[in-house]
Amino acid sequence: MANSSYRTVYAFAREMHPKTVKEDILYGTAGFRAKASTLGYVMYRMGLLAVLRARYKRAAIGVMITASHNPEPDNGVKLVDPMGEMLEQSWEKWATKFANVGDDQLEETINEIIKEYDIPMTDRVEIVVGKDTRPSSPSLSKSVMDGVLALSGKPVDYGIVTTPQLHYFVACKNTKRVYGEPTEEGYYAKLTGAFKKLRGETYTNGKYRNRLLYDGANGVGAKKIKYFQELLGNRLKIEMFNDAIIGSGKLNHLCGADHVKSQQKFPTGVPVESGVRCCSVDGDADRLIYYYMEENNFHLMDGDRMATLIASYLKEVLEKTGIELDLGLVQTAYANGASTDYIAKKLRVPVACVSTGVKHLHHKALDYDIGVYFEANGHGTVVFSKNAKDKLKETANDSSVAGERRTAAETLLNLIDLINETVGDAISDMLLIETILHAKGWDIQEWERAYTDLPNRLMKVTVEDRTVITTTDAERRCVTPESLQPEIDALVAKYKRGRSFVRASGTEDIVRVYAEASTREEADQLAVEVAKKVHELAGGTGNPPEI
Ligand code: G16
Repeated sequence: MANSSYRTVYAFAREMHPKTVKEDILYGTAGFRAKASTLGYVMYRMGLLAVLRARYKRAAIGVMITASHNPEPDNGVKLVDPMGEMLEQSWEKWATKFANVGDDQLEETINEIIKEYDIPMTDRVEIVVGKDTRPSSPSLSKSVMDGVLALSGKPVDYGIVTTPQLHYFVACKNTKRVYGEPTEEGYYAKLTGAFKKLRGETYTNGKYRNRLLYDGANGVGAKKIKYFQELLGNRLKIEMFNDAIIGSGKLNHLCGADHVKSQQKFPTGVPVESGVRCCSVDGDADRLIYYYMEENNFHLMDGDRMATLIASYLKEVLEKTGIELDLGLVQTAYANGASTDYIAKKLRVPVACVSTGVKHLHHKALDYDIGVYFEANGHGTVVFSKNAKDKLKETANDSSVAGERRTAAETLLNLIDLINETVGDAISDMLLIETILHAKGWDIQEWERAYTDLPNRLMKVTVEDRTVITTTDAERRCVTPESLQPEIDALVAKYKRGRSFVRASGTEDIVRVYAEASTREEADQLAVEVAKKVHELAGGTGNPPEI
């Protein structure tokens, strides 16, 4: 195709969204993240890229404005592909290129991508736009829409929604509503409908009680849970905390899933009641963490715990259907060693380890008929293959099949409706966990009894340039700086059941350190020792790290 002129794109860029930052920015673990004040031009350009992607895929594409677990002054953007999955990795380089070229090179870059993919530039494609509750989100959303309009795309503004809701809307639009109605009401109806079918009219069961304390992280997860409170009523009594008004500066502050998981502490704002089940979501409600307090001890039920509970339950129900399907579980290096042992040895479910980022886990999970994936930080879901869905429907509808097998197949079909297969969804995951605990008649203590976590510690180290840290083997080994891995190996060797790794964060300007060992003191000690080595060998800034 001959080069075309996209002068409006440049005019808009120059007049309204000029590139203000010289340093390059990278499409990281979950898109771009930075101080909100620096992101206007990046958003505009992601609006442009979304239109190009949508025309190439001949489908609606999503753009979510959020910095999820980051502090309130940050913001970010993630692109969502047609089936609701994260942007295909081969296009991340284009996102990075679009974000970093000069304003006057935008036209040329657009022509370059059109040529490479032979993109038809006539379709009036829909770009589905959503945003979290950050005060900076409305103006950044406007920048995205300007980008969409500059290339004659059609922005569809969903306003304030959770990240997983946006993924769901995109999937609904591109499956001609087979996945559900592309509206907030459609989303609530799908999830609560499945929940009611699965739980029936018994609200409690055995040790299970239908009361849950919920930390909304002062974000969109607090706003949206209200619909579930209304629709579920006494079926699940959700008591919500941390719903500060927009712009209070309290988003994710001392609360939310990331705080609870990384600090291994109760969030602020949630009353401490001994033995009572609590959960926290993060700033855009795509991560979930459970916990409780007993005799002044804090107990954390993280992504590994959710993955094992879900996989064991799915395995149990699947066996009852009599259908042969592959069930597998995907984790990252952050998974607690005890959980991996439990999955492989007790559950006897195949387990894979991939790099951090839901995009990697999701991709790997698609290798199985039923792929359960969770990051330890509480980000995860389950995906079901077409083969699995077809076989389950066949069994559920076959009147010659024994009743017990048919009921089990129906249960799995309802579970599929309860699960947001497009991406980790804190609210859908919460309803799933509640359903499983209810079915098993378990309280949170019983759930915890499956295995004992190895004590672990997460730390952050600030360095001059975090890209000096590169890794291999699903981030379990450090490649550069070259002298670092031998030092880590030597430190780990001193501790019983010791394990540690380091990696550059893709969402914050820091290096993350993970350590586990057989006792709390040793895990803390190992984490500090490794963090100090990172500080020393990778250009640390500020004071050397301490617990
Ligand atoms: C994002 C990603 C997650 C990842 C997390 C932390 O979460 O979606 O997959 O685990 O960032 O990534 P990193 O360690 O590279 O900073 P969220 O909830 O912030 O979107």
